Amino acid sequence: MKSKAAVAWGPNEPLSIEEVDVMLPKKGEVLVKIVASGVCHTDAFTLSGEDPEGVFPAIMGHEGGGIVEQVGEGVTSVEVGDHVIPLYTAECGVCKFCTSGKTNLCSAVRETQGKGLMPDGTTRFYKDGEPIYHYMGCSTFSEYTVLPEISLAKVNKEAPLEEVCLLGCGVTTGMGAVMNTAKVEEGATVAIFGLGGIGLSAIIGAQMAKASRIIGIDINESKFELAKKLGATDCINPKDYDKPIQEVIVELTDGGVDYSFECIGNVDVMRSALECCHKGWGESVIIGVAGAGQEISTRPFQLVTGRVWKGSAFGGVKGRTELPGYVERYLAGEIPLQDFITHTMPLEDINEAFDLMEKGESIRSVIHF
Ligand code: NAD
Ligand code: AHE
Ligand code: ZN
Repeated sequence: MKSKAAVAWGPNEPLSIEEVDVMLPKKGEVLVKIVASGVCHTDAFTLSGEDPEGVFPAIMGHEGGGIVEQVGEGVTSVEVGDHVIPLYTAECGVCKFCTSGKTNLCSAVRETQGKGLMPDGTTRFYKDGEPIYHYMGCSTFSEYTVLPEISLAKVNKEAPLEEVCLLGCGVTTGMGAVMNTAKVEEGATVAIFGLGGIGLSAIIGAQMAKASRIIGIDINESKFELAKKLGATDCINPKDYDKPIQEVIVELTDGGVDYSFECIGNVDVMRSALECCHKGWGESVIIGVAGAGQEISTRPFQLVTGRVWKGSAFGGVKGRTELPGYVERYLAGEIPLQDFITHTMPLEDINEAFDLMEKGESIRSVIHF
């Protein structure tokens, strides 16, 4: 079938609106009509050419909400008309990872997904007979997309897809990193580096966990107002100090925070985030994604003396079993998704969403189809 899509033909090129051909779903696959999609910094990261897994031409987007249009042979967990959120972290329920009880990282489709392909090693998108790659198993910048059944979370139809699409990545990632990965407890002190969609969601998680102090750090002070509204107790700009920000935070918190979160993708800030943690027990969680070839460093003594370095993907959330619950919490008024949507636009204006993000003027732009 025909579909309008934003195609990334190559790194650093603006997305191009095209009419592409979408193949119908094969066994175990589902055709989804996308209603809305957020634009996450990871989309910009891959478009920049810095992502080792970035392949072109591709249809990007991984923060979507849609409606099941058609199901392939053998699909039983969703039916036509169901509202779904595409998952870049699938949940097969039977692989070594899914059954470990230790991680949300399912291995069932991850290898082909990383190559921009469906599990059978082929693509469902074509332009003039030439294949176009999938992105993060989702490709939500297309009116129609095809996903494996195990990469879809079925959610309550009462929830507006124009808002809950943000639970497909950013908001779930930040909240989950705090609640599942770090397991922040009541009274804990928290530092959150980077106050974009991810960092602001981590603030929501920290507020829900009843953290006693939530320190937001950003070099763009326009982010501070919303950070405070969501629960930040302090907002600081590293540029206001003539010493490393980790020293500032250690002084502010009588020895360091209990938990820190890096929500930027900057390896120098990752070091600051670790080193602002309290000796003996402080834990730092890396959420930000850094470019090809970059590495983190610190003195091993930082770890010898009890600080812990961790990472978190999709907030440690198992999409098919847990995401429907996030949607219910949103419907119950617990997750203010509307605060994140600073801009909405049709697919034709998607490049503006990338520009706004690069200029630091948006939290989330949501594309409507
Ligand atoms: P964003 O661009 O909306 O926000 C980033 C924020 O960091 C901005 O407010 C910016 O001003 C701030 N910042 C930049 N450099 C800084 C510095 N040196 N010090 C302090 N603040 C600085 O991005 P986002 O959508 O919130 O994503 C944040 C990161 O999280 C990206 O790297 C993205 O790829 C990654 N991410 C990871 C996961 C995951 O599952 N691990 C999921 C989603 C996004
Ligand atoms: N492809 C990159 C890594 C990108 C990455 O770390 N992605 C995060 C999600 S970012 C969402 O906005 C993630 O979940 N990673 C776990 C996974 O399985 O991809 C690279 O470095 O190759
Ligand atoms: Zn994302």
